[in-house]
Amino acid sequence: MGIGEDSFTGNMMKILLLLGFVAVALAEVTRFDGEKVFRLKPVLDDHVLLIKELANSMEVDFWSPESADLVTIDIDVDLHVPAAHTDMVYTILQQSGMETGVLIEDLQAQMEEQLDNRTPDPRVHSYTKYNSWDKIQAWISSISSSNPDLISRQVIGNTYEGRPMNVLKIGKKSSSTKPSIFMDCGIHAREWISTAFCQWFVKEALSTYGSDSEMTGLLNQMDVYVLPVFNIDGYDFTHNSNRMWRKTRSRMYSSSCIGADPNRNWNAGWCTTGASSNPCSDTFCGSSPESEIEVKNVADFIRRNKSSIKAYLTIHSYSQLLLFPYSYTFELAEHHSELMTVAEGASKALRSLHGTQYTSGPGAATIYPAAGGSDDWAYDLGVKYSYTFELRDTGRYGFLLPESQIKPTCEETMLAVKYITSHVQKNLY
Ligand code: DDK
Ligand code: ZN
Ligand code: ZN
Repeated sequence: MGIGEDSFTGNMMKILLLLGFVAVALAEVTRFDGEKVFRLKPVLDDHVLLIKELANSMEVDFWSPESADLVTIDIDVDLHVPAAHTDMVYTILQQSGMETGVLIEDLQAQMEEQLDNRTPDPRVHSYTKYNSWDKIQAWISSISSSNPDLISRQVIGNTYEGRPMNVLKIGKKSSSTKPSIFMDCGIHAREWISTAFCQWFVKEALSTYGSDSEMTGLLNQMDVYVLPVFNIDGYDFTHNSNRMWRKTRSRMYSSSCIGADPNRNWNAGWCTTGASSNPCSDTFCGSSPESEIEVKNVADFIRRNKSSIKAYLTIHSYSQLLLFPYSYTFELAEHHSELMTVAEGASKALRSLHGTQYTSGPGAATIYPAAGGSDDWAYDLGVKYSYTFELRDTGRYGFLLPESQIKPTCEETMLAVKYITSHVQKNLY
């Protein structure tokens, strides 16, 4: 009997459906019990094919590279597999002869372990914790009014879901326009260490101005624009619903899948390589360049301040890489050798603190070809010193880097960032 044939049944169905929706709405936090992250080492074309077939036949989440399209021979593939499929996937991989290891045994357990710095009061903002958006927003308000001589803020627009995007301007107040550096964190929602770094940077800049000669010199001569969280909607979603979300949260009429990759949405070789035109992909390039309002807001801001901006830094994780243009082509950038020398100097400075090893190079050759990235876009606009950081680690924890590593990671990254900013400063005139 069809639903419409009996009005009692029909009404009951409606009520049950409604209850179902309420239940879904209440229980919307995704859990990851028993889910694993595998590391695969494809060395044959068949291995690559197998990985792509797996990706087609079930819901798997690519950690590195970031989607099936980017899988090639001889690169490590970190793959998050839902609990229901782990045994089967493991068996298939073993049979294929591909080298297969388990990076994370139980993602839910690892997620809980990540928050290993929850003392003493989980409600307050902390530079050594992964703060929720609400806490970061309150922090932005209070820090930007703490020292009007050194810091101010401006809203550059709202996110898709209507959250204000604040850019902090750090630098000794001046009546004339100073040369500047733009840095963003949190383009990708799940890369929490990135967001932690921008907060750390702001704190360090304010607290070492006047005592650290390098920082003092930098902030006297230049302004640093910091966007603490680029993809706020996505970041909030990783805290409240799905820890593994990467993209924005925009909706399109034509698809039920949500969001585009904000690091594939810039007008730089847009969607020509290493990006997907499938709205369900984690590397979906969007419906057009700057279709994502967050990307448009930042691009507009950089265009408006183009004459002052000398460097663009964007912070991601994980892989321990310091990348520069190009990613949309294998052709070398005009300033390749200078960009490479500076990247190597910065990596060396970073390594000097805790021995963390970074690899430097142009994006396409060093990680994978990927068009529509912010660094390539800024570079082609004329911002010569354009760098993408991929922070810790190399896959032991991946996106779930424990909070106990926030401090050492931020400390070492400061050295690399300061190395770059010093070089920029020396080459201003
Ligand atoms: O967006 C990516 O896939 C990674 C960071 Se998760 C960076 C890729 C290289 C820079 C792209 N322009
Ligand atoms: Zn990223
Ligand atoms: Zn990354």
